[in-house]
Amino acid sequence: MSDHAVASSKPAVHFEPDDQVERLKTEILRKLTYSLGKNPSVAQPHDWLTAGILAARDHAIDVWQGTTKESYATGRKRVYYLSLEFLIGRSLAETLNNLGLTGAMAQAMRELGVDLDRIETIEPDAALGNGGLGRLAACYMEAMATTGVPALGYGIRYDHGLFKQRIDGGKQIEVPEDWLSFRNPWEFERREASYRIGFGGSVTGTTMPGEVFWAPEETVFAVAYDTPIVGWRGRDATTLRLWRARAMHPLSLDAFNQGDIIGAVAERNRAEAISKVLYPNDSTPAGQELRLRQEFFFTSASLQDLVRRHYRQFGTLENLSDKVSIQLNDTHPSLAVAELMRLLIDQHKMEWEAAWAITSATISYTNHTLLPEALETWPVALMERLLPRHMQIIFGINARFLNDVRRDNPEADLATLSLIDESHGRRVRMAHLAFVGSHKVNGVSALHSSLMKETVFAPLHAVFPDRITNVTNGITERRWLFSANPGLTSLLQETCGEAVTDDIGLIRRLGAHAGDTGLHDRLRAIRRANKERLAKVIRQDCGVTVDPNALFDVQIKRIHEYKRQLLNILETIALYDAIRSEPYRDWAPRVKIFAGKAASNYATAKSIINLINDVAAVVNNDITTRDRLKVVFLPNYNVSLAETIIPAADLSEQISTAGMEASGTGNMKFALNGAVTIGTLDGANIEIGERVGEENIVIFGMTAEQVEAAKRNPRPTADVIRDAPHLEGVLDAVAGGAYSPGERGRYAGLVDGLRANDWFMVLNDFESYRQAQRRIDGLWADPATWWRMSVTNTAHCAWFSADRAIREYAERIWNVPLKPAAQL
Ligand code: 26Q
Repeated sequence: MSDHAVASSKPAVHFEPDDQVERLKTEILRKLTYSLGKNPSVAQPHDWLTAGILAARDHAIDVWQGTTKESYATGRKRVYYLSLEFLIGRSLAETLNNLGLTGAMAQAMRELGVDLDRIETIEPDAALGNGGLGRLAACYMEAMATTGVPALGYGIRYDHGLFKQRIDGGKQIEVPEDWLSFRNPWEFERREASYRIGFGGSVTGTTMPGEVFWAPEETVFAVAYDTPIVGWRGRDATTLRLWRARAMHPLSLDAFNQGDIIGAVAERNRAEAISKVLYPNDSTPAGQELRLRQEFFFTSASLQDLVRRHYRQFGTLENLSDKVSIQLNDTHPSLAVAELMRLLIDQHKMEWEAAWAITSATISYTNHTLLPEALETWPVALMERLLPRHMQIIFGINARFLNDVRRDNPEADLATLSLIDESHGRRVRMAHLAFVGSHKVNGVSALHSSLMKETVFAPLHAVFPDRITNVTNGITERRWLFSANPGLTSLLQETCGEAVTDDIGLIRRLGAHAGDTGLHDRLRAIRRANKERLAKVIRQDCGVTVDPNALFDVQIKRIHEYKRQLLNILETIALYDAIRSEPYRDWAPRVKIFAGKAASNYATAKSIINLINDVAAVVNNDITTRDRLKVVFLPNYNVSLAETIIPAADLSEQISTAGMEASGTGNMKFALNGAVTIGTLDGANIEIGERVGEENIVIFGMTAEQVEAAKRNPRPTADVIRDAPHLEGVLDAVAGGAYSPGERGRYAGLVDGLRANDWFMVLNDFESYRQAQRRIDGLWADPATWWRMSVTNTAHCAWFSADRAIREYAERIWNVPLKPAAQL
C-alpha cells in the first residue's frame, strides 16, 4: 500500500478550532452522565454512540435555530418537499462531517478510549425508503441545507422501515426492521404540532365556499417528529418533519371492562397501523386501502401544518404561492391538490377559481417512472368511501378541466385526458391529478423528460406545452464522496485545491492530470485500500475470499427485471464457461458483486436473487476459475453498505433496458468516485456519457427507440439466439439445472419466460453486452488507459451534484431566490 492511502478515520475535511476537542469531551461526558445516566467506566458502545449523537445534535440545533429565525425574519419563500420516502441512512458521520467536527470528535472519543469509526457503524440506518426516489429526497434535504433554500421535508415516521434481507439457502428472507427499538436520539416529538386526519363519513351543506361540511366517520391524530438536517459547513439546516399516527381514544374502557381486550384497543391498532410500516415496493402500486390511508394521512397533516404556519405569519392565504412551494415526490402525495383546494374553499371560504389559481401556482410534481404498471390509480368507489369530499373536488377539477379543453379544441380526446380512467372500472389517475394541479411537472433525466412528452403524458403535454420540464437528478457529494471516500477526497484537495469541497466544480482540474501515471499510482493505492475494506465485508457476510487486485465489477440496486441483473448473471455464466474452456488464457481476474432487495411479492426478482447465489456457489467452488472469477451477493443492501461498496468499485453496471430507468443516481455516485460505467443509453447514463466523453464510458445495447420498435415487432427468439453464439448454452444450462442440482427445474420457468417474451431485451442485448464486457477486459489490462478513464470520470461529474439540481428547481420551478454566494 502506498503511503498516500488514507485510513478511513482520517477526516477528509477539517476546519475545527483546536479547543473543540476539549469542549466535545466535556459535552460527551455530560450527555453520558446526565442524559443517559451512565458512568463512563460502565458505558457500552451504544451509550457512547448516543452520547456522541447528543453532543453533535446540540451543534446541529444551534445551526437549525439560526436558519429558522432567519427564515421567519426575512419571510423568504419556503419549499415543502412531500415524500412518502426518505432514505436517510446513518446520520452521525454526515452531520459531523458537515459541521467540520469529524476530526475533533474522533480525537475526543479517542481520548475517552473510544473508536469513533467503530461506534459510528452501530448507528442503525434510517431506512424509510425503498430505493432511488427515497434516497433522492434525502440528498435533496441536505443539498437544500447546503444551498440555503429554506425547506421542510414531510413524510411518515414509519415504526418499521424497509425490511432486512437475509439470504438463506440462496433465497431472500425478509426480516422486520426495527430502527426505533432503542429510540431515535436525532428526533424531537412536537406535541403542539398535531392534526386531526379524517376518513370516510359524509358530506353535507351547500356548494358555497365555507358551507360544505365533511363529517368524517373516523379521525386519527398526526403527531410531528422533527429532525434537523445540517448542510455543508453548518451554515444552514433544513427540517425533516415526519408524522406518526395516534388514535384519538387509545383505549375503550367500556370494551375492556366487558372483557373484550382486543376490542378495547381496536381503534388504536387501526389508527396506528397507518405509520406502522413502509410499503416494501418500488414499482408496482400496492393498491391497498392502507396505502391510500398513508398517502392521505401524511398529505393532509403536511398541508394543514403549512397552511397554518403561513396564515399565522401572514394573516392571509392570498399570497400562498409567493411564499410557499410544494414539491410532490411522485404521485404518492398527489391528494395534496384536492386537500389544498378543500382547505382553501371549505375552511378559508375562498371561491373555487381563486383557490385553483393558488393551488396550481403553489404545487409542482416530479415524475419518477414511465412504467405503465407503476402509475398509481385508485378506484373511484374506494375514494368515495374513504375521502368523499376529496372525490367531489377531484370531479370538480376534472369537469372544469375537460370543459376548458373542449372549448379550446372540440376534437380533443377527452378520455385520455380525463382524471378518471373509465376503461378498467372507474379509477382516479393520480398522475393526471398531479399534472393538472401543478404549474410545473418535471422528469429526472433528459431522456426521461422527453419520453414523458412523447408517451405517458403526450395528451396532457399537448394541452399544457410549457408544463413539462427536466431537472436531471443529483447526489450529495458530501456523503457520497467526502464522507464515503476520504482517501480520494484528500487527493482531490491536494490536486484541485482545498476549496474543492466548497466548490465541486474545481474537481475539473483533475482532468489536466488524466494521463499522469504518478497520479494513477496514488489513485490505485486509494482504491486498493477501499477494496481491502470491502473484501473484509465480503469475507464476513458471504464467507468468500476475494482478491483486491481483481476487477471489482458491481451491480447494486433494487432487483428488478428492467434493471437486468439477469443479463449480468447470464453473461457471468458465459464468462465462466469461456474461462473453463480456455483456462490458460490470461483472463483478467474479476469479482462480480451484486446486492439489492426484491419486493416481497415479486417472484421473478426473488428467483433472480436465487440464481445469482446458485451461480456463486458453483463458480466460487470451482478450482479452474479460482483466481479468475468470483461471484458474491452481499445481503441486506442499504445506504451504509452502498457507502462501503461504491468507493471500492472499478466497474459500475448500469444496464437497464433503454427507456425504462428514469434516471438512476447510483450511476452518478460510481462515476464521481472514479468507477468506469458499462451501461445502456438510458436515464442519466446518457448525460454521464456526454460529460465524461464517449471514450471514457462503455455503452452497449439497443436504444430506447429500438426497444420500442422491438416490442411492437419482436424478433423470433430462435433468430436472437442464433445471433448470440454463447447464449443457447447458457440458457440450456440454467434451464436444465446445472446451477441448481438439488432442484433441476428451479429456473425452467425463468428461462421459459425469457424465450416466450423478451420484454426487457435480455436476450436481444446479450451479445452486445458480452462484447462490451470483453472490451472492458482489454481496457483493464492496460492500466494507463483504465486510470485515465477513471480520472476523467471523477473530473467531469461535478455537474451531478445535488446542489446543481436544487439550484435548477429553485430557479425554474420554485422561484425561490438563492442566497448570494457571499452568504454561502
Ligand atoms: C406506489 C404505490 C404503492 C406502493 C409503492 C409505490 C411506489 C413506491 C416507490 C412506487 C414507486 C416507488 C419508487 C420509485 C423509484 O425509486 N424510482 C426511481 O427514482 C429515482 C430518483 O428519481 C430514479 O433515479 C430511478 O431511475 C427511478 O427508478
